[in-house]
Amino acid sequence: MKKHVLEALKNNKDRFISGEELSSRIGVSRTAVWKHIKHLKEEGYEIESFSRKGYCLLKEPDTLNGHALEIDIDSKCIGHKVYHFDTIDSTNRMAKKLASEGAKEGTVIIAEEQTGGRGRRGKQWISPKGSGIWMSIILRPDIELAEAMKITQVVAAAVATAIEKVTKFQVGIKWPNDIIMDKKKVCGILTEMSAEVDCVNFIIVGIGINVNTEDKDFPEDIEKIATSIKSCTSEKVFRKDLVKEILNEFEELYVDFIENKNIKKSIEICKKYSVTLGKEVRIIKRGEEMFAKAIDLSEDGQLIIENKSGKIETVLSGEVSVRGLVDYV
Ligand code: BTX
Repeated sequence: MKKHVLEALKNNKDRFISGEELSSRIGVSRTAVWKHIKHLKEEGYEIESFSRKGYCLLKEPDTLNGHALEIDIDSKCIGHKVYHFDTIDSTNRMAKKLASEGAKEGTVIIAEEQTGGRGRRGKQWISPKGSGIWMSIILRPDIELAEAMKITQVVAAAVATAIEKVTKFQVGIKWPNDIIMDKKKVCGILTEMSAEVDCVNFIIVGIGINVNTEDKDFPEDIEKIATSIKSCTSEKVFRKDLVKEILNEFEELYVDFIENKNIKKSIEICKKYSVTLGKEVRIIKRGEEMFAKAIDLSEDGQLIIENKSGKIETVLSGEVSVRGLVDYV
């Protein structure tokens, strides 16, 4: 019901809407309307109220409130259902739990803070309260296992495009799963899945973005390699706008990938934004270190490298760690 009250207020932002109108529209008592308005105010919504005129929404808080996101998201499937947590250990862990219990494709899990945010291979992902986007998306594509890992490239393409659209600041993609701004990591992507030998049960796409995070929020060792959108642009970003843009961009590229079996557009975007191509990279493959030049991305998003003896090889995401020789990227 609170969602319906909020929806009515958002749809009538330029006028007062009376308690009576709200109660008849939504089908609850005026006391119930008043209680929902009180809760919304407690959540940070600025709502003006006058006894004769009713209620008028003046300003929304920068929270990632699930109801507000569901109302605002225009994508058809991705984000149709949003679970919002004030604090959680890991949105990927929760997404896996919900997916095993039957949550539908497109369900989004988002949190203000993660106490056990995870990166690849058990690494930690710092996720301070209220400053970033820590979210996971449940996907149930009908694809083969080999295809599933390509999703990371689709996500990277969507997130890079969305960040650049919203901030107008140049972004880069460090293959395969980092988004870079000003030569530092602003976003990481973690793709996990549950699969049988020949089919995928579900995929969880985890996206962590430092949006309004301050340098002091990062531990010292991470501060050297991490940045936030606000640190780069000097402007605070309304996180909900960015979430909306990411989900829209992702839905378009994902549908193309799954329904049209076409990952071309995503790979073109990944190439356009790539900060890896043309660089000398250090690759750690099954514990062994090698140096090579990153020369291209294959049609399905694998990194093509030329090793020191001139041999051309492709490397799969997931089996390697890539580090530039200069700087972090
Ligand atoms: P990754 O393994 O590529 O990167 C992890 C590494 O990045 C860490 O070892 C650390 O050096 C650095 N790091 C940690 N926190 C941050 C940060 N906030 N900003 C920049 N660098 C950092 C990348 O893994 C994938 C991260 C996915 C995070 C999302 S958040 C929502 C979802 N839930 C969850 O538990 N993980 C994903």
